[in-house]
Amino acid sequence: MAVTDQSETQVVIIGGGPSGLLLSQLLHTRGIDSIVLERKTKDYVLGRIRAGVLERGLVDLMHEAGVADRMQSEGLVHDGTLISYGDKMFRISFGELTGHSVLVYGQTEVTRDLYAARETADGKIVFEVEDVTIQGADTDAPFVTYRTDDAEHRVDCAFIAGCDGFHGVSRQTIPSEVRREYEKVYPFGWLGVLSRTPPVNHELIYANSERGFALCSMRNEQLSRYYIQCDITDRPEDWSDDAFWAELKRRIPADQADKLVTGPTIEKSIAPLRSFVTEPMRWGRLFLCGDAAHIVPPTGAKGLNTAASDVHYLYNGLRQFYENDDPAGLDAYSQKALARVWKAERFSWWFSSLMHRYPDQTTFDHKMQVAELEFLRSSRSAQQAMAENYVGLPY
Ligand code: RFL
Ligand code: PHB
Repeated sequence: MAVTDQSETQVVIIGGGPSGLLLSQLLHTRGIDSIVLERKTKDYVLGRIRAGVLERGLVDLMHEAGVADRMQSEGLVHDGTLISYGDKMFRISFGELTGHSVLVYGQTEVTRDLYAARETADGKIVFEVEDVTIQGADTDAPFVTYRTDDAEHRVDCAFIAGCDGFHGVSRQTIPSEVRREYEKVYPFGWLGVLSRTPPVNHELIYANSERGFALCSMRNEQLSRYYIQCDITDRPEDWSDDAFWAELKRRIPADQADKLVTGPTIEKSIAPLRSFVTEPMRWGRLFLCGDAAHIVPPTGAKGLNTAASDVHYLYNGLRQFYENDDPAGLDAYSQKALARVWKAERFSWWFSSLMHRYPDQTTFDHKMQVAELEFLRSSRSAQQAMAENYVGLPY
């Protein structure tokens, strides 16, 4: 099909997930024009149940983007978290150790608020695009082509933000001789359920048990989110609701299991666990953001938050470019974003290694986990390091 529609914008944003929408909304507040290209429908994007814990940096960005009202009134401030192993449980107090807290507010709600703001501002988002192709990213005249039902489109631009997640096209556009990739795949998955029941506890519980990891989380006072470590080959339909609740109860401390309220699950899915980083995060006029450039295992809730720090660096780089004619922020983007990404990777890898059962784990390896958990329970400085990472390292 020949190009039937041609347009122009300052920044083409590929991907209408949280990274792409947040970037687009922040740029809008500075009068920088963008267009967002999303492969799926809005309902599909909003149907994905993912992250639930927001660091201060992301909360601040939501304020800066002018989309913080609902988050402010409905988000739950969490000042600490619980860690259990065997029959022991201890609390890490974020407030006391760092002076900061985190906010429990689902990624779905963040995304919903961002869509609403883009719509109010008449921001351009094109859904159900196909065959998005980035052209000339290493030249001064890049453009993006894509297809919709009725036409072939071309958008000329100054910059491209690749916010299209792990399976997107942006990362693949960077030539393989330039791109370096680092990966660790974990030998288990997380089975997650959402249930319209009150959370078992008002703070999250991360549990290391003989039977594998479990996490008790929530979305609000009436909506719980629970996870258990499962085999990588399991399918959600292999797990009845009863089997899920029974297994969760075996993995958390008895007093918590006794007060767990169970009920029908309204979503059940299995996510693989992976650590992944691509370098560099910039190629010419293409900038990668969020899951397009890196993945963390969800232990510690760093995925969405690391995407947000990328958006912060890119947004400020673009502002500096357009407001002061200064490319310094854009030139430093990859190095600055990666410096923080690697620290989040380390924390997520460490916390995952501490909390899960590994198929090839020896009794010695298990003793090491217990010794580290004992140390974390008794050492203020170890707790401080954990809390500092959990609430989010500074941008
Ligand atoms: P997203 O959310 O994947 O959004 C990318 C968007 O790009 C679209 N897309 C394309 N659009 C146009 N053309 C193409 N060729 C395209 N290819 C893809 C996709 O449809 C999508 O809408 O990436 P973004 O915006 O960088 O946001 C990152 C976060 O979503 C991610 O880090 C977290 O959700 C990770 N994550 C979790 N993080 C946490 O902090 N806590 C969690 O509990 C948690 N659970 C999860 C997760 C990620 C999961 N994935 C990726 C399978 C659970 C799952 C299942
Ligand atoms: C969640 O609520 O989905 C959640 C919370 C904390 C994590 C991972 C997921 O570490």
